[in-house]
Amino acid sequence: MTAETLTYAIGDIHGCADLLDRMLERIEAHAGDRAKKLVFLGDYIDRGPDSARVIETLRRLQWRGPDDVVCLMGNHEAMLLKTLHEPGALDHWLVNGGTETLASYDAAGPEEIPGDVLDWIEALPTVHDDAQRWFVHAGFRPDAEVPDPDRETHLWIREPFLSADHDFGRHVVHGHTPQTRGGADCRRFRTNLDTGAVYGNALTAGVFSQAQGPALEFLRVSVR
Ligand SMILES: [Mn+2]
Repeated sequence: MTAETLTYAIGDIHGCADLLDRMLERIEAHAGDRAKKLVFLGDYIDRGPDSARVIETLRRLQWRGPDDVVCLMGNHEAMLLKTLHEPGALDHWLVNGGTETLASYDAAGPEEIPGDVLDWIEALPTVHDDAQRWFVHAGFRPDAEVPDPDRETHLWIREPFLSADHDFGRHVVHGHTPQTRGGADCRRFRTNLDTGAVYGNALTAGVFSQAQGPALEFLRVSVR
């Protein structure tokens, strides 16, 4: 194996299935004949119009290339799972976009979402690593061991992660906190790829090589 593998990490999708389709086309065209891995950073569901189709697309990709497609869990997937065990968690999820997710499954409640979908979500990892990077939905605690073992942190943290300028030993690639300036947030030790696709902004993918932690470049698709 001589050719370099490119890794494409994709930010928060939130039910924007059309943008995801267009991003996958962009990635295909960009990679050409080069080997590629895809890492999805979580928050596939909620708020946007077609969460069911986003999940279906991701599962099909994974089925075709199980070694080349990683789907991490986001806090929105975790919120959905929580409603299955805690009835009191339902309202919180619904007002955070769960209503749109249920509509996309034509479901009256989370228990009507197909069991194989819920099983798939339940099995999603919260951290992925390659030689150069950590991939996680939200981030790590700056003062924790590396990688931070706390799953709730992986799903939910904003501060102090975002302003810590902390070296975790490898570059951290994450989403979760939408960037209002439209572009990815590129810092010394981390890159935030959540560019607020569901708020009418772009869906962004970072293109990563085996040679360096930070992205080589970014691919963006948007409705505008
Ligand atoms: Mn999130």
